[in-house]
Amino acid sequence: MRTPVVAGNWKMNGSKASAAALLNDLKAGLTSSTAEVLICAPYPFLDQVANVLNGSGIKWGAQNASQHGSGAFTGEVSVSMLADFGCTHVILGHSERRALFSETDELVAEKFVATLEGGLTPILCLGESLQERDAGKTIEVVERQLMAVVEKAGIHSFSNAMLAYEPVWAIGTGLTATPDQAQEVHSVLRTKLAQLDVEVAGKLPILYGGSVKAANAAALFSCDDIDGGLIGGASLDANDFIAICQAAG
Ligand code: G2H
Repeated sequence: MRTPVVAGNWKMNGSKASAAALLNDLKAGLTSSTAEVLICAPYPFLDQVANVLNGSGIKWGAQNASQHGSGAFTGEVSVSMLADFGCTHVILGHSERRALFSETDELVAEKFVATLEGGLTPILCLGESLQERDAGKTIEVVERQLMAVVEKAGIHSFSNAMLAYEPVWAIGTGLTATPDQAQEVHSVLRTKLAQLDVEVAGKLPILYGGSVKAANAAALFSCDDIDGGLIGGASLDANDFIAICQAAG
């Protein structure tokens, strides 16, 4: 009942030339997947992404956005600028933003609200570190990250949003959560939201991210509460990314 979603997160990779080659390969190869596919590219490539993907059925978005609308915020990019470039989605609260750029739960919640107000769909990332998992705090951490946004934005805002569960210990490490480990957390997140609104929770896409590859995608996506993936490293290779999209639907 939920359409599967596969989002590529290119992170800070690529050049105009490599982006052109990858985008053209994706456009040519992604004709049979029934999943909703989107590419979250670095800001400087968004115009190029828009030009190549326009009309292809593949959507595009960004990896971060400012919580501010406009003004003296050197180096920042607003949601309205992203909308101007045809973006439909924004990744927010990725663990790299939280850990390397000091983004707090509160800041992520502000960005979530700004993204919705700007008419784009936030992809809210949640996930625990290895230390937190080993301490038995996985659920406590992801529920805290989730509820900070629910309290700021309201449960109904999640009818135009997505979650991405990304255990930090599985990101770019080659370690992947097992389907059972991921499903357990996805189920907890959906149940938590269902306590507030069953319909919103039931329709919410919850993606898994963290070393998803062509070889492990189908097993992850077959779980009841895993509605697709947020793909980092493997989204930089057209064949791998297409195979992951096909595993989703
Ligand atoms: C997690 C993921 C994409 P990777 O960061 O968001 O990256 O697939 O490289 O682990």
